[in-house]
Amino acid sequence: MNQTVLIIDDSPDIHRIIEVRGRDLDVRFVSALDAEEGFALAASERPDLILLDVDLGEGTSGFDLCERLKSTPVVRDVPVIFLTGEGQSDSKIRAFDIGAVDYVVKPFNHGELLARMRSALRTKHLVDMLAECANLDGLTGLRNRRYFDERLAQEVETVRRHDCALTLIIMDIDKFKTINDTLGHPRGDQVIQALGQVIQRVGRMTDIPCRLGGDEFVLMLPQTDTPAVEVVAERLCEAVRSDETLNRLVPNGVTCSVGLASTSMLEDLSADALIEAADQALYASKRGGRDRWTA
Ligand code: GH3
Repeated sequence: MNQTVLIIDDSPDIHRIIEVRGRDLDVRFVSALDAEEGFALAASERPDLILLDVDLGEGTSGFDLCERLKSTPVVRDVPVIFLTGEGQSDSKIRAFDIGAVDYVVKPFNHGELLARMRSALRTKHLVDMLAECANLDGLTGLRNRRYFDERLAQEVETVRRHDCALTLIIMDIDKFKTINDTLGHPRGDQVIQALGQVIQRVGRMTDIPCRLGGDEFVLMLPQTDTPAVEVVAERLCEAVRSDETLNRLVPNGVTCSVGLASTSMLEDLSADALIEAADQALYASKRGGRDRWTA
């Protein structure tokens, strides 16, 4: 049971009927009786499907809630099926135009509603899988630049709201062109793959390793400030130097240069400023003779 369905309807009977009839769907149901509770649960639970009543009572409209959901980044891709007593075409057209995937008129046939829910959940699963693939780097299996940019924007927003810290460790292989030129491009690819393993091993579960492109990697460390990270940077340089796979692939050994930057060091907080600061630190490591880290 790894998919979640949020039912937003002011009638407890509707919740009960759907939950009982939907037992075979093997999903987790979450219930809200009004728009505010529904919006809050959508944001916190990130469901895979929302069943939304049009008339939520006390003059509240499911259409307004749907528009609010569709303009909120964290929930805008959750499919919405309207459940409503209003069967007029105008209502149906409005529902689809504001982003609903389906529209079911009450009283509904239970089997048909479940079939529509299964269809929407299948599509959501496929969309999730495609989104996951689009975020992965093909060579290393780490997250890619696209994911990094999106996640960094989110994490910087979290720092802004909760006044916490975020640190980037950017890493670039030293003299990688020489490795390619002397040992061949396929061996260079193997070195990049092995580096991906090393950076994954060095980080904690909550850290986010990504390949930015070429021989450049980044480890994003949420809720972490620079002094605490210096030990990670040192561990990373040492792990690259002593990695058995890397030493087998490149007889002369592999080293990397590392740059650290934390949001606490910035005067103007932004994703671009944080990357720029980490890049400057990385170039300082290169200028300083490579195989070292700079904060
Ligand atoms: P420095 O120590 O100053 O960083 O020197 P460098 O030789 O590592 O310089 P640079 O980082 O500019 O070189 C990166 C090289 O990485 C150049 C490019 O051809 C190679 N490269 C980029 N992507 C790939 C890849 O996917 N596989 C392989 N094998 N090589 C790649």
